[in-house]
Amino acid sequence: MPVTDVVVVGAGFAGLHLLRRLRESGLTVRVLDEAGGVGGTWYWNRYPGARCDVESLSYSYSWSKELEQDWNWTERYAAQPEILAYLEHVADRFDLWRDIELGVRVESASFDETTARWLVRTDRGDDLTASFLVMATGCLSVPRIPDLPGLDEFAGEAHHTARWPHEGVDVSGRRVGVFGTGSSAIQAIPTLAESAAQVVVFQRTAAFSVPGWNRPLDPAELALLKKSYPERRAMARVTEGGNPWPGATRSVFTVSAAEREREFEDRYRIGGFILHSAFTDLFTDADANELLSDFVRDKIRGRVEDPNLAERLCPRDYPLATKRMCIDTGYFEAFNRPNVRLVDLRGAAFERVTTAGVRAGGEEFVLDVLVLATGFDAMTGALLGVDIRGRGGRSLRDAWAGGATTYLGLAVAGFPNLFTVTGPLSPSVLSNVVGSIEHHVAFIAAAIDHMRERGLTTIEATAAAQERWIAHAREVGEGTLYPRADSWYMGANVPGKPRMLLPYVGGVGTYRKECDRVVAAGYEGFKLSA
Ligand code: NA7
Repeated sequence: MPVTDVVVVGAGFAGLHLLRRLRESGLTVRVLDEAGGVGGTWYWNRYPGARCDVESLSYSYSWSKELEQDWNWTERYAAQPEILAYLEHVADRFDLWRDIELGVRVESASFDETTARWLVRTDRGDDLTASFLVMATGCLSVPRIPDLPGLDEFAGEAHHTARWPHEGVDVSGRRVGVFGTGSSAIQAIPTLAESAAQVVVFQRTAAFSVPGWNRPLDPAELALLKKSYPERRAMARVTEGGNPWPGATRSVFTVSAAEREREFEDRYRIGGFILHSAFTDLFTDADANELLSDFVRDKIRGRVEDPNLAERLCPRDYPLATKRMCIDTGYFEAFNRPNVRLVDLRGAAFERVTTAGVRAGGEEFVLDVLVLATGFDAMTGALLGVDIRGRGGRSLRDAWAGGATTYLGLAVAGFPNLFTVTGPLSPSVLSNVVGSIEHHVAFIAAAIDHMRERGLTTIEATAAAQERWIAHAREVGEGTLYPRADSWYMGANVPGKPRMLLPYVGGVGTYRKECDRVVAAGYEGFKLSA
């Protein structure tokens, strides 16, 4: 049976970086991934228009100055093929391929208390043993196919955005239906509309979306931006969202209406998430949030020609950004095209998928292609997709039956030598996730180095430390507006999933400080033993 120091599950941003970093510590590492290539989410999400909503200069590794300088991002927000090419380049450049096994699904992993090793089993029936198991499985990697009556009977093609065929789908001259109006749909719809005969958007909940003002980066601008990498990265490590801009310092209620509008407008013009960093209370005070929500609704009205249609595209059911705000290129403008139609499922209730298309509100929409942009079993789906068993054979599924429990989003009591990269109750999806991945990789590698230097064999979160962390994360979350939305942050998009705020909302800077404190105190809250 192959024996290795570390098994890493997942070959995306986290898995590739782990492999490189842990090798530096002299460890043997096997990276396993179900996909046919590296790239994680960027391997799978090949739908038309797929693009990162974080700027390229931030959504990239900071650990190689040479890589930073050599790689030339061509757009402000990179499209999926470019990010995938970047990750493939990283695998080439750092000689990673030889320790990566693709097309292999990890089915189970169990901790053997007598040898203090993990036994990892794959769908190929081969076993591996490792001292450490690191789940680098991503926060948004298990697609959620909704239970739409009749879906199996549909005679056309149906594809989830995160399982888009590699050869692409030619929609030219065809009738396309889209379920969902989250980030994936918002990117796909304008692109689909360019060539499809018709795009019918089935909207259940309208989305807050603002322009990213994406554009090509010309060589002179890119050269200047590359010089700013050290400052950008340094700032991103201390700010709340892990972004390269300063956090808010004042309440929205301390400024005049004119100043507030100017601040919103300036940030809207810059584009992206900088908008909701405008004031300190946008995520904690419903009235403050409503001021920004109103501002964005007005922008939507300015982008959609038909005032009635604009109203139906304006979100009203949840505070802005308590469902992830979308960053778009021409989303609302797409509805001004004659070939794009909105079907508001609130008014025209979904009935069923038929052989020919979709029935809603008493009308049948005849379709050739159905796009399911219906999201993911976020943050816990991939972890629970593997039958992980810790002390006493207890399964993670059992341990998390009432909701995810972690210490710092990195470890789980009862599961020694298991680490979760950007796990539940860490900032993860509420930050620039590449920065959070790098932070977790550094933490994990340093912890393993620390153990090896001292001849220690196991590291495990204590139940008491985990309880304290969960209570703290819950308290911070309850002080915000996040729990008011039925979002995937709350697990609310998956029937039966325990409702809890999955990411830690205390901010990247605060979180990093706490992790540093834990390490400085000799891995406080972890039990280390020989
Ligand atoms: P999201 O943000 O979870 O969006 C999924 C969308 O699909 C959302 O609009 C849902 O409406 C809709 N949905 C889900 N099930 C149904 C059914 N049964 N009927 C109609 N509509 C449905 O996923 P994305 O892939 O867009 O984005 C995920 C993240 O990836 C994003 O935040 C970025 O971080 C990248 P609902 O709001 O639940 O009413």
